[in-house]
Amino acid sequence: MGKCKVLVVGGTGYIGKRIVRACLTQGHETYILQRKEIGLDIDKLQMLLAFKKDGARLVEGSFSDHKSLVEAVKLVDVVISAMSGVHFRSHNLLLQLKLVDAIKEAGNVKRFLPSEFGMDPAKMGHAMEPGRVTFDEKMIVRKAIEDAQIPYTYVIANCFGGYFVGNLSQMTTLLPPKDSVVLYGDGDVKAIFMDEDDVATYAVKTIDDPRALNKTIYTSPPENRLSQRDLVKMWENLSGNTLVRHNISDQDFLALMKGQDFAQQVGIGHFYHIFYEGCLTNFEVKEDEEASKLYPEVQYTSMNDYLKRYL
Ligand code: NDP
Ligand code: GEC
Repeated sequence: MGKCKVLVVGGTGYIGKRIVRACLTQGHETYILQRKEIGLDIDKLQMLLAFKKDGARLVEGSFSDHKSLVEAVKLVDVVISAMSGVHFRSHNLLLQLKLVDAIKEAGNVKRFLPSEFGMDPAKMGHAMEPGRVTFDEKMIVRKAIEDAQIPYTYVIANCFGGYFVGNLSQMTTLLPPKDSVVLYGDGDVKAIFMDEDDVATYAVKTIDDPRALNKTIYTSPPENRLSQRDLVKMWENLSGNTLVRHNISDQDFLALMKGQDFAQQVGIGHFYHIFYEGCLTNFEVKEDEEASKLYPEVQYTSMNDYLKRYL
C-alpha cells in the first residue's frame, strides 16, 4: 500500500502514542496535533519532540480554535482520533464533534478513525449506568460522521492487555495477584484481549484499505479469545505459582458499585458486560471484518507472550 498523510489527534495518549508509532513504522507521513493546552506538561512535550525526531510533523492547534483544526485537517488524507474515553484520566469524547465539524468543512479527508478502540458501542444499547455514557457518546460521534458523509473506519479493539491481562482481570490493580484471584461467575465466559501495540498496528493498516471503508473492524484474533480461567491458567504455568480461586456471583459483583467513585462504577459496569454477559463474544464477527484475517502478515502477540512481561 502507498504512503498516506495521517493526522493523529490525541497522539500523546495511551493508545494515541502507539498509533503515532505505527504510522511512522508503516511509512506514512505522520502529523500530530500539538495542542497549546498542554502548557507545562513536560512529559507530553518531550514525547512530541521525540516523535518529531523520529520523523513526525507537529501541527499546532487547539479544540478552542476551529480554524486551527480545519487547517490541520487540510494537510492530510487521513485523521485518526485517540481522544480520551471514560476512565481514570479524563472524558473528552464529545470534543470529537468539533473535529468532525473541521473535517466536514475541510472536505478533503478520505478516511477518519474516531476514538473507538474498545467494545462495539453499537452493541451496547442496553449498557448500565453510569458506564453507558462512553457508548452513548461514541454513537453520537458516529452519527455526526455518517450525517456529514465522512468516510470512516470504526476499530473495535476489545480489552487492552494493560488494563485486563497483566492483572488477570482483577479490578483496582494492574499487576498479577500473588495469592488468590477473583473469578467473575464461573470464569468461563470468553473475552478478547489485545496487545495495545497490535491494536495500533491493525488500526493503521485499515486507513488505506478499501475493505475497511465505512466499516467496523474488530481486532479479535482467534488465539486471543480467552476466558478469565484461561488467563489464570496461563499465568500459573508461566509463574509456577498456584492461585486460590474465589468466585463472585453477578449480583455480588454489581453490588460492589455502591459507594464507589464514578471511574470505578464505569469500570464495574464494563467488567460486568464483558465477563458476565460475554458482550465481546456473543455475536458473530465476519471474516472480512476481523483484523487478523484481513492482515495475516501481522504477527500479533499472544496473551501468553504478553504475560511474560509481568514475570
Ligand atoms: P487518554 O486518557 O490517554 O487520552 C488521550 C488523549 O486525549 C490525550 O493524550 C489528549 O491529547 C486528549 N485529550 C484529553 N483531554 C483533552 C481535552 N480537554 N482537549 C483535547 N484533547 C484532550 O486516552 P486513552 O488512550 O486511554 O483512550 C482512547 C480511547 O481508547 C477511548 O475511546 C477509550 O474508550 C479507549 N480505551 C479502550 C480500552 C480498552 O481496554 N479497550 C482501555 C482504555 C481506553 P494530547 O495528546 O493532544 O494531549
Ligand atoms: C474493553 O472496552 C473498554 C474498556 C472500553 O470500550 C472503554 C474503556 C475500557 C476500560 O479501560 C480501563 C477502564 C475502562 C473500563 O474498565 C477499566 C477499569 C479497570 C476500570 C476500573 C478498574 O478498577 C480497572 O481496574 C483494572
